Amino acid sequence: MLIVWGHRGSPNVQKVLWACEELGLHYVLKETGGAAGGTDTPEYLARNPNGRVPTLEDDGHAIWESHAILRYLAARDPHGRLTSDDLRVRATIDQWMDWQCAHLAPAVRALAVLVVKPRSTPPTAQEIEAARDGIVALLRLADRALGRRDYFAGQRFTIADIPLAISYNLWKIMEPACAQFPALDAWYARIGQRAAFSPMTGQRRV
Ligand SMILES: N[C@@H](CCC(=O)N[C@@H](CS)C(=O)NCC(=O)O)C(=O)O
Repeated sequence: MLIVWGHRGSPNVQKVLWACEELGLHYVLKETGGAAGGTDTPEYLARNPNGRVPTLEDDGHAIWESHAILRYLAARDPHGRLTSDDLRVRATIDQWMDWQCAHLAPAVRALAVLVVKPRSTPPTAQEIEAARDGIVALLRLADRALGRRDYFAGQRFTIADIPLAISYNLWKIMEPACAQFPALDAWYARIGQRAAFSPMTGQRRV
């Protein structure tokens, strides 16, 4: 049995739920973290010593770090639907997943901390502009790299697209009027057609 420990408001949990939905997996979401709390209990820390969400449990075996979970789910799928047998394609998948984790997600978080999270001292216009510029530079790179491909690792949707779409969705929420990225917007619209999951709501599509 598959158990996802986490909550739907977490972008990192959304990645895992999305992959489960893409693969048509039956899973149970155990509300943990966020308002539900519970990430600091000995039971949870035994599964995930990092005390964060998500954690995936597959028949009692726990895995944490959202990208490790995505790779596990993709590798576990007998049809390999979200990954590739081709070494180079797989390296491209890894490259974009690592890039999202190391560069894009921290940049998006830096802006979110300024404009979304309540603060005792309001951010200055310069702080917001610097954070926005940081994201724009990264998205420009991604837009160019995506170019005419349908998805980040080629013509097929893979686990590379999941973290990138989750970050792009957060960017769109914060900057709805920004229309500088034609390839990314076309890709994001393509992703919006997928049946399994909506990054916009963090839910399975109905
Ligand atoms: N690198 C970790 C980051 C995990 C993380 O920071 N998760 C956040 C939610 S996105 C968390 O646990 N926050 C505390 C909470 O939601 O209670 C991953 O990708 O899984």
